[in-house]
Amino acid sequence: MSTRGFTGRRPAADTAHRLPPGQHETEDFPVLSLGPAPAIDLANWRFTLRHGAKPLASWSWQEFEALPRTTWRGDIHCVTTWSKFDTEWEGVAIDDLLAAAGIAAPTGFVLAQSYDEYDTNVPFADLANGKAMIATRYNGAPLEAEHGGPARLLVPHLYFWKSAKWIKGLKFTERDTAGFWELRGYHMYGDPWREQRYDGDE
Ligand SMILES: Nc1nc2c(c(=O)[nH]1)N[C@H]1C(S)=C(S)[C@@H](COP(=O)(O)O)O[C@H]1N2
Ligand SMILES: [Mo]
Repeated sequence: MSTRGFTGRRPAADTAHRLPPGQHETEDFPVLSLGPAPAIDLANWRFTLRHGAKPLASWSWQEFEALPRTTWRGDIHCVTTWSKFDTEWEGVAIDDLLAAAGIAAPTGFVLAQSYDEYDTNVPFADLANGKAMIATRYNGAPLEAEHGGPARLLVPHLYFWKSAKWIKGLKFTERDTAGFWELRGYHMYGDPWREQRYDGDE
């Protein structure tokens, strides 16, 4: 569906300032996954916060759905050079998760862990103060399995590989610990505006 109205292609001047270096706009929503979407039964789904191996708090799907909801609208940027404008997400802000658990972040680093064994690291500061959520809805509908449904991490200010699909939990770690792609040459932080694609990019 187009939101363009009758003007056709958006003038470059309108979008240029929204495109990080080396990116181009796409209207599609490409799917990038290591493998097929894992089969996740909502009756067995859980989301767990851990400090190392120790569980801090855990929610069933029903419990998770009862948490305060947040919406966010904005642009996402994939390291493969596509950016998508005005995406709309709904879910639970990481701030609200910690509040519901009655805890403060025990360390400054997080490893987001997924049902397909994917993981990715994010500093806690990049998840706090409204910067990230566990998203369960996209553009007004339940998040499709290929895009990470029933729930994915959304950290839109970092390259999209940081937004772990099929998320099962956040693990607080003592140190910044490389995840799947970071172990294979991707940047530890991944700021699109500083074009931090690969290990060694400043
Ligand atoms: N669990 C999991 N999360 C993942 C991935 C994956 O393979 N497994 N791929 C990552 C990569 S490399 C990208 S670019 C985005 C793609 O999200 P999309 O398929 O919704 O566009 O998801 C990220 N999150
Ligand atoms: Mo990616």
